[in-house]
Amino acid sequence: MILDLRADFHLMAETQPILYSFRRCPFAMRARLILKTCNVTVRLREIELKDKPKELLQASPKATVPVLILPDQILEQSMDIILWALSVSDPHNILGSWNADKAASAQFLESLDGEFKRHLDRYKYAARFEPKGKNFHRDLAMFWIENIEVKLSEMPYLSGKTIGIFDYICLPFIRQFRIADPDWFDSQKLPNLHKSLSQFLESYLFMQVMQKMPIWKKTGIETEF
Ligand SMILES: N[C@@H](CCC(=O)N[C@@H](CS)C(=O)NCC(=O)O)C(=O)O
Repeated sequence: MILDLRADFHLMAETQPILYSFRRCPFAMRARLILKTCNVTVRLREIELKDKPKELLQASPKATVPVLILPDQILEQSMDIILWALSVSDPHNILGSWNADKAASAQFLESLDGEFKRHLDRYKYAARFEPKGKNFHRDLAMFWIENIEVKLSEMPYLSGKTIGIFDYICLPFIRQFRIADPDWFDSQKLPNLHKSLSQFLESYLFMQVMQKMPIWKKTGIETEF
């Protein structure tokens, strides 16, 4: 009996999904947030973007994170990982607000990962793009942020009455926007967003997903996440 259980345990460990992740990447962050909220356990392999493991490059030549390796498929987009995790377990009915209006959800995602991320990168990493365009892109990103502020003045969370998928997919990017110049961001008139972001950054969930992990390529250590 004990032997059988052990065999099952090894089988489970071998078939447990592998998540390639990078702690500070907002795409990886949102995938980890949802995996944690859904209690879906993975073996996390923390990577460094400047020194990616060959196993990641073999599995996913486009070489971005997050990537989730499942026994029968490889998911290379954060949203695919999120929707897969929610299809396995969705104890808080997070998918409810996503599915309520799929076209609007897709549009929100497209504007976040497209327009907003584009301006965010050109603001936060202006030196890599066009240094003179820094504030121009900051102000365009702020248009997007102001829409978020309006939504948050109408309901407690972007996902409705409780925190959910829209908050989790976008707050990691708003955090990044703030980090580019915290004093400037904190001085902007965004009372609802400031509250929502602080609550998120102080949450136990955020602390869990931001724990430092050993670099898998250097240490061989996978973390059960
Ligand atoms: N559309 C992808 C974007 C992922 C992405 O761009 N991740 C960045 C890190 S934040 C990355 O891996 N970049 C590759 C690199 O910098 O080499 C997703 O949603 O997962």
